[in-house]
Amino acid sequence: MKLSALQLARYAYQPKLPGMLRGGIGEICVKNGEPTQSVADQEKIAALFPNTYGKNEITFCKGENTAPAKRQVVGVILSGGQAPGGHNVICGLYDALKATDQENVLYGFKGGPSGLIDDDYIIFDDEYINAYRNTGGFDIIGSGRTKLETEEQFAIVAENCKKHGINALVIIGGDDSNTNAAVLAEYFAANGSGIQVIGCPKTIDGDLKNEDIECSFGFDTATKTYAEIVGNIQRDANSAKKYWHFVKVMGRSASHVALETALKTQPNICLIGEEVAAKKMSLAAIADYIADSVAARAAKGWNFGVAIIPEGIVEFVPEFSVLIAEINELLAGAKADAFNALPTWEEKYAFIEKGLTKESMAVFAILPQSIQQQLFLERDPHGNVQVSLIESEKLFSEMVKANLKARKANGTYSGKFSALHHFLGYEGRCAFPSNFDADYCYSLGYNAFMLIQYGYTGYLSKVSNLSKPAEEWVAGGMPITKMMNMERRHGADKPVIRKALVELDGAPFKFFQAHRAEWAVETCYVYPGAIQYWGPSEVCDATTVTLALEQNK
Ligand code: FBP
Repeated sequence: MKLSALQLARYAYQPKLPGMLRGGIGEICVKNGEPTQSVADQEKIAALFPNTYGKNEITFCKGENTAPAKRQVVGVILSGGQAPGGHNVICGLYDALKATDQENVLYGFKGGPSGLIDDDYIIFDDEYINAYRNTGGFDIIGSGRTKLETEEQFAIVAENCKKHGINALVIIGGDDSNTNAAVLAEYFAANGSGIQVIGCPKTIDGDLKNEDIECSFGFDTATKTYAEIVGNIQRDANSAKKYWHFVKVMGRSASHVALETALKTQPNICLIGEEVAAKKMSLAAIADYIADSVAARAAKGWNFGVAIIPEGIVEFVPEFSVLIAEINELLAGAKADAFNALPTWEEKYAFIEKGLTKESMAVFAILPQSIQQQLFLERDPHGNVQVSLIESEKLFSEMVKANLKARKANGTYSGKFSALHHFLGYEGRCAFPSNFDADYCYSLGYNAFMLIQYGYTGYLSKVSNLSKPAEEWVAGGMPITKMMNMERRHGADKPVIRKALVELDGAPFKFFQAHRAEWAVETCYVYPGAIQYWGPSEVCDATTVTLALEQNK
């Protein structure tokens, strides 16, 4: 395989660990914190997790390592969408495991959770690991979205672990995967299998965070990548002065990615799904809001601009989310096969017309045909519409165009509107991790091994104080059950990690809110440029604006 000069140079990068994890495994001890309670529904969660609920938060500190000497055989999986830094979690885990005892073994199960069921694995060695240090991607062992949630699956996993002598599993995933990690930990504990489970918080979406987990890994690099591209597009827009760019950015549900990208680049418009839902904004109201900016800028002779659209927005627009819920119902179970078997769009349209309520049909009817068809594409394994496949950037630009046409007719607008579309998602998920993500991920993996060594299970690897230099980061562990509440999922109440949406009274949104009126009309673009790996610390080590604002730095 031919390697780029950057890849070769990144191999030599030594990720920074929190100060308390430096200086050798023999000098890491545990400080016990307070017992924990789930964020809500304490009684129900306690009853569902009798063996793993209520455990103490723990922090590592400098001191004599008192963990019992034991050969460790650990398995690891990557779960869900790619996020920059995943390889470094595995590298950190491997290095801590080998630094403790060269006889320790790390299994990597391939293709995500299904690898644990199919017993499809590799055993890591130095040569294999070294080829992935500080690189983007999940290709080291692959990932997948198979859900690990039934007792039958757990029994197979236990059997496969027993076969290899595996005493601990590390699950690198988002909120759903770590919810499943907690359930698996409870199952293993209840069945006396002796297998520990530790989670690591991953997702570019940034929605696995709470008072304990300051951010999920990958969010930093992905948003830096999107901000670089948005900045470049803004500079092009400001140079050519003839296009409005509609840029959809990933984020399946929450709008953290859109907000962070906007905070870094100061575009004319950035929609925030959570605000749209709170204000119950209709599609027409959103189009009107964007058109106001287009018209105000046109009045200054600026027929160009940039609008950021979060991919999850469609489910936050009230009439649209009702429409999606009705479509999900319409396609439930075998009905999807009947629908897919219809040979023409006309026949499918008639089927839809019969199945939707009058109100939802009215919404459906005004959508461009391409969007109508995208709403009927295959669901993800959780039964959700795949929002990344809906071209909401085109939906909104079409609606703005219609709105401007009406303004032209009544003489309130006389500009030109020419729209271009972009979707930034996959471009950012496998970028070379920024120094922050390289350091954070390596620390999460290293720390996960410390949790294993000290015998913890059902914990999430926790590294905090992240807006400070790595030396001052704090490493420890938090019981996953602490982050859980009961939610209605597929018609049943389930214990799940609470997903973090953008908080409208939080500092990042408030900062955006205070400035967006000016950004909408003026040209205040910021051009962040590409991620830098070497140079002054403020250029190459700083993390997100979101975290800086949240931590008031
Ligand atoms: P995770 O929550 O698994 O990290 O994935 C998030 C995400 O990147 C979303 O932003 C996006 O909607 C989705 O994955 C795309 O999924 P897929 O990779 O299956 O196309």
